[in-house]
Amino acid sequence: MHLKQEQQERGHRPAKRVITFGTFDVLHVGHLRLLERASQLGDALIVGVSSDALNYAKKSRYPVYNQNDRLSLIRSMRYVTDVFVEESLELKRDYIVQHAADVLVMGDDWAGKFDFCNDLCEVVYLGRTPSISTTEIIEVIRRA
Ligand code: C2G
Repeated sequence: MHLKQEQQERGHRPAKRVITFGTFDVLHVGHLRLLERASQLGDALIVGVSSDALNYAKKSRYPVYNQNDRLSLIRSMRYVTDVFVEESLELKRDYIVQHAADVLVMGDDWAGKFDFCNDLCEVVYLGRTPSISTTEIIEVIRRA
């Protein structure tokens, strides 16, 4: 008998696994709140941190913090169970399967973009924290 089935038959609810993705460059409170709320949707939160190469491909610039530092920062947060490197946007479905995710969470700047995964898991978009972004922080520092 599978563990999940056995747990269900014994009245145990299987651990609900939540997955989310992001660059999390120049970590700020918007990132923190997203991860806190995502963690509240399940028992374990797995975070795919976009690689430096993926960022370059998406935005034509490298993040301010390199991927090892971004992974270390996210791994250290108490809401986060585990982290991995997100190498490609095209691999969402593979990552969901590999990490046995029950819920995919993204900020609502991505609303609708990941609905193609809703046969694999629940897809939830959370509202972004207003008035803060990595781009704005970089601008403020530039002007200082
Ligand atoms: N976020 C938020 N509030 C903000 C800023 C960001 O809730 N003020 C959320 C975003 O919606 C996202 C997460 O924090 O869910 C990480 O944000 P980014 O680092 O900007 O992520 P992004 O570069 O969009 O990468 O596969 C998807 C990509 O890897 C997402």
